[in-house]
Amino acid sequence: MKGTFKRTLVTAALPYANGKIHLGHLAGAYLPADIYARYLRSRKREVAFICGSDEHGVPITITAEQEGVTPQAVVDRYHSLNRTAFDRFGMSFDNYSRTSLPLHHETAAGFFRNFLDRGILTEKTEDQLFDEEAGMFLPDRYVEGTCPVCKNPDARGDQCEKCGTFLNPRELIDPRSKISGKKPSVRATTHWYFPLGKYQKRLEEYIRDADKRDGWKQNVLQYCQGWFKEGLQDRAVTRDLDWGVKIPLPGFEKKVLYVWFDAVLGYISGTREWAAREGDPDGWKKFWHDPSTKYVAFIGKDNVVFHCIVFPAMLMAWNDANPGEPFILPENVPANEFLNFESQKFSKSRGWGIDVDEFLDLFPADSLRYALTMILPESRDADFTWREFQARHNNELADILGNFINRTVTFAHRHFEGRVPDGGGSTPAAVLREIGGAGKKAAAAWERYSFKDGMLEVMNLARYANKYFNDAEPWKTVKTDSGAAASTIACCLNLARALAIYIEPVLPFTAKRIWDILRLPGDPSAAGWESASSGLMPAGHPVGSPEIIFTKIENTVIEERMNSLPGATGDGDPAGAAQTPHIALDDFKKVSLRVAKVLAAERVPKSEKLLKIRISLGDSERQVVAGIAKHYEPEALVGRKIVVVANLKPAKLMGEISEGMILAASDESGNLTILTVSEDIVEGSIVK
Ligand code: B3M
Ligand code: ZN
Repeated sequence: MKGTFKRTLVTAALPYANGKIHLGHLAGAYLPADIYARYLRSRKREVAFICGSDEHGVPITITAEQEGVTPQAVVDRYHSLNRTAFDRFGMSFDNYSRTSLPLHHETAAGFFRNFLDRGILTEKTEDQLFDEEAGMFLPDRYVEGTCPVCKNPDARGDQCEKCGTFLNPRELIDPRSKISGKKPSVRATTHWYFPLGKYQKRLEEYIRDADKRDGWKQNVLQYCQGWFKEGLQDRAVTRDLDWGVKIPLPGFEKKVLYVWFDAVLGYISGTREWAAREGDPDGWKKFWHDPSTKYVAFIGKDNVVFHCIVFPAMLMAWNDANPGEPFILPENVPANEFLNFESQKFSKSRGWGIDVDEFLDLFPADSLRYALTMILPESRDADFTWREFQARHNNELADILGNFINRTVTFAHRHFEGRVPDGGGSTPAAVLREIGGAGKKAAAAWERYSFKDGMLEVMNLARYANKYFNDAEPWKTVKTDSGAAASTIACCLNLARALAIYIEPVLPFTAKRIWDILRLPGDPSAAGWESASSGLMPAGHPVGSPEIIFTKIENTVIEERMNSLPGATGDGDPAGAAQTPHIALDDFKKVSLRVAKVLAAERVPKSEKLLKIRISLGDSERQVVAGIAKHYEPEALVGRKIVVVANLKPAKLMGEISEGMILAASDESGNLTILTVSEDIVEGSIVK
């Protein structure tokens, strides 16, 4: 590790307890943070890995209102769902806390009170939007309207999802209340503001220095530069709401802290909660107050401003006012870009993507961890596809890693009574060098937050191990020179042990399984990173029976996943189109586009989305099922000339066979229009 840090504090963004974790979240912040924390533990470094649910904020109260339940019921549900999903995924948090805990309220209210008492905050009375019918102010997402920057008609009061601009509800054009749908009125209200602008110069210096020491990501630096260029503004840290951390002042019962003000402090209260649970109530302090702690905050790119600017400024303000107990600032904020799913954005409302839960019901956690690690959006957006997932699992995990372990252990059982053979001496120096070298390269990559590169180094050691086995040909030497075969297998078993240690940060379940097959005590992390090239197994050490570690994923299983994606008609987010990679002309030529005439159409029973449509291609008729029921009445389609993908692999949707796909255009607001062609084009014509 660079510098002379004694310990590391690792945090990962606190997900809103307002929905389920999906693969995009994992690739953004959680998996990288977990690999990092696990790697550090394996290096015997002192680590606290803190996360938890962000349980305040308008999205949660809106969900509660829509469902007719209390906000507490919403956060209880998602906190528990997400905690379980994270566990199944193998997240090794030291604490998964939540911001509705009294300890958190106390911590956050304490910061506010301290800032107020030390004269850091300013009080301002300003006009804000008010819903007369609901009798409440409309902060943040309680208002929607047209974005002043890109004119998106559905921008939210806090941010325009389309262009990313952070907004204040009053900047929206034609605002409407999310509660009543009415145009809000304007009323005066008093709030406290944090003077972010005052800290700009110091923030710029802080980021520049931390970048010099620890190498910040370019994308993160660029986001920050953008903010600095615009000039930092005062920010309100309170809201007129009743769900959140109450303002600790009499007479302000209807005001709470702005969710982001309290959420970032959740890292501190989460560390406090953990230390108390460990029986050392002051144990959190060294992680936050000792300058020899390295603090690394993992997030997704949409949270950069809060972690690189707002939170450090809050800590600076605290440190100025309370020099006796200064907080450390993040030494690095490795933010990932976004992960798409089959080239579109994850979208809960459109059912696009897959929850972690659902995924882990179908496939092992380590296969997901591996596939995600190899495509992490570390410097640009990335795309998860089912096909690539299958290929990574089958061709890399099963064929390279699993195969090596299996053939080695099998050989030890078949020819050496299930024991580490007496290799007539130690593992060859060249092999030890290879192990040590791979460990060094993976470590260096992980220390600079290049998780994909680090895992590539580890897999290269597995490739080397297979080649070593092949080149040594123990199946031949066992007949001619049993000493040579013994030495090969002893060496391969030690390679297997080293691999278990090195894969552990990414593949913790598999690492433990290999460890158990090798009948080694404890676990690979406890044995420690350095022992990969030194802690060799002695001759005679018994080895468990061979097991198939990764069962190959069949095509049919993956096809089923692909067929279950919504919108066989391209009922998707057009934003995805912009990210589609180039294809060769030959690829396009594989698609058979034909003009068809709609003969009949009807709803698919029990489906809100699907229509089954009988079409004629001139020389033949067939049925297609399309997810357009929300956009078209079936009768309105009959007689139209449309374009279909005629050679799409037939699929069943809600029990109905679909032999083709209807082309349709979909715009930003989700409107969908079927592509029609002029009447005089005969059905069956080829479109090219
Ligand atoms: N809950 C936003 C998000 O989940 C927010 C992060 C808080 S980190 C302190 O993307
Ligand atoms: Zn916009």
